[in-house]
Amino acid sequence: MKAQTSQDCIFCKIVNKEISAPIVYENEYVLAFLDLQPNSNGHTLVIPKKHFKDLSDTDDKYLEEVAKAKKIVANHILESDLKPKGINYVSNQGEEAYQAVFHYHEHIIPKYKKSEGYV
Ligand code: DGP
Repeated sequence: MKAQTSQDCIFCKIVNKEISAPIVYENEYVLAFLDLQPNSNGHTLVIPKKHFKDLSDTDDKYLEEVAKAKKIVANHILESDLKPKGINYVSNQGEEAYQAVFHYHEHIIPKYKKSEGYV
């Protein structure tokens, strides 16, 4: 299946490998890569490969695939050397909610003990 793209979308450019990002997981439907401005070590974004502007706009098959990928990526982070103590799952929808990139994405933000020097 060929992913539909939006020409001026930065995440579509990452999907199409026109710009690089550290990819942590990929399948036919989804891509997961490290956030350029991480809130913590291992902060990862999971996106559908097809362009949808937000969760409400996203078709159910892609939503299902994003949800499954979140679990795969989160378990990978939990089992990694990062050893976070928890994870925040966050998705911003709309400018007022601080959505900056209008290609649906889910943030996976590992949380650490403050004494270990992370937020
Ligand atoms: P949001 O505010 O929910 O739309 O978050 C968008 C996130 O996307 C933000 O945390 C930074 C990240 N981001 C923006 N541009 C790039 C990029 O070119 N590469 C990567 N890896 N992340 C990006």
